[in-house]
Amino acid sequence: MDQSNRYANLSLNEADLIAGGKHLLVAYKLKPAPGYGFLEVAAHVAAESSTGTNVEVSTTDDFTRGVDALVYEVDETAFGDDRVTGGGLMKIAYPVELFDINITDGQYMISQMYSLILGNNQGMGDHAGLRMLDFMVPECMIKKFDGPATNISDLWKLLGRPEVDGGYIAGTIIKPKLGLRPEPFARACYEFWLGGDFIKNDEPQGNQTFCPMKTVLPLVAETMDRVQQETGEVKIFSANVTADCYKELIARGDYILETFGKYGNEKHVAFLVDGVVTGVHGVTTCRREFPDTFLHYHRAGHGAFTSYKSPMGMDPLCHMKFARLMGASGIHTGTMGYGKMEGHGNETVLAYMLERDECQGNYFYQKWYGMKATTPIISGGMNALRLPGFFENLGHGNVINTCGGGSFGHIDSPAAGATSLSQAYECWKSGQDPIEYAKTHNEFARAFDSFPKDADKIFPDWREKLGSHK
Ligand code: CAP
Ligand code: MG
Repeated sequence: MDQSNRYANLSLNEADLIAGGKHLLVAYKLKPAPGYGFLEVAAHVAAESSTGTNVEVSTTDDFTRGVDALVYEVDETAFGDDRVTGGGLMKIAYPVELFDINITDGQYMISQMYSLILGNNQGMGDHAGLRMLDFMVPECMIKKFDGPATNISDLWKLLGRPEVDGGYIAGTIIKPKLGLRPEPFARACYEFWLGGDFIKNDEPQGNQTFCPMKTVLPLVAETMDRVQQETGEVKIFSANVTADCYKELIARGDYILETFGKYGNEKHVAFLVDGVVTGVHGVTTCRREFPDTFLHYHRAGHGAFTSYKSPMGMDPLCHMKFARLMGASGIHTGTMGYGKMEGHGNETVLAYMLERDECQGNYFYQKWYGMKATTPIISGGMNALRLPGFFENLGHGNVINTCGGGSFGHIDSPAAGATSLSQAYECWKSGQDPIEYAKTHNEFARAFDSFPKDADKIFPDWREKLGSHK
């Protein structure tokens, strides 16, 4: 049934909708299934995502029609006809009245918003692809989301740095991903912390039988205290609180704070939440139960709905916006083509959208109206050699970077690996040629020997210019 007479109004003007401040706007890439018209399917998406279904129902009244989501812009040939990347552009205006408000505190919720703008419409049979490319949240809604309680500024303060432009935080992930028992785990922490700032659990590390949380974390807490005394530097540990049930998540958080609190280091802890698998509920439980603790949103699983290989799901930018609204202090933002995961150099917008108070997204200019920034966390196949190019592309280094292989794969030691990361940042900041810089910075130089394939690819003439450092 073609519902475009009800769920489309192409005379609506986007500037007026934005100025009116009463609509959440969404841009989609739509590929109708064979035999269906573009506007017909677009209108069906709007119906399924607001007040309708696939047929007229007798209970609809004038008020209902007044809160219909409306297709207001279409461009059927916008993306060409490639099976995966092809399709047309269509935009839908969702009246803010459609969105669910908590009975407890009057805040909007991501859960229902997500299930509306990217819920049933993902499963419709009359399209061959529907992907959310961007959305614009009006001020009246922005003001009623939690947003972050803490971010990198709190970590810079902890590290004794300026709270603005405090610079690069050198981090790692304890590797191997799984399999270390408590003593070797704590030793790995010690060896990295001799040179680095920030350690995280790998996303699946929690309470395995070979490394019980209540055995390993006391060792990590003691190690943190010891290495802080040895180095005179503050160290940070992002501990995994991911859990199916909020009670377990809270119990883990309480235990972690208690354990590090024994040394007065409860502030030196972040909480890692695998936010895709726990969903909004896990992130929000952590955000609200532990507002003073940096909320580290790991996005394991996001590729299922953000991958550029898919005609479905959402652009990674939308995921970043959801995370900031939820209140992530930091989220894995990808490596923009410089690491091992899918991505490209123009993904800088993923970081800018998180950290700025206003930012032009893929289709909409988003104002955040003072909502705290979420910190880009840069991770995935990175090492000292890949960092200078990354910083140059992003334009700054005000990020948390976690290099697992890039630290524990350094041929000298994890500490040397850690130092090489900070040296890479200093090298970029100084504007020096990395090979020239390496001649006077041994740990950075030894990164060339540690990751020769990267060195050959990024600095083809390094061997004759730098030679091998011992
Ligand atoms: C990186 C990592 C992170 C990825 C997640 C891993 O390890 O710990 O989970 O960065 O990807 O398990 O692969 P390496 P993203 O440093 O050894 O690659 O940050 O893109 O969400
Ligand atoms: Mg990992």
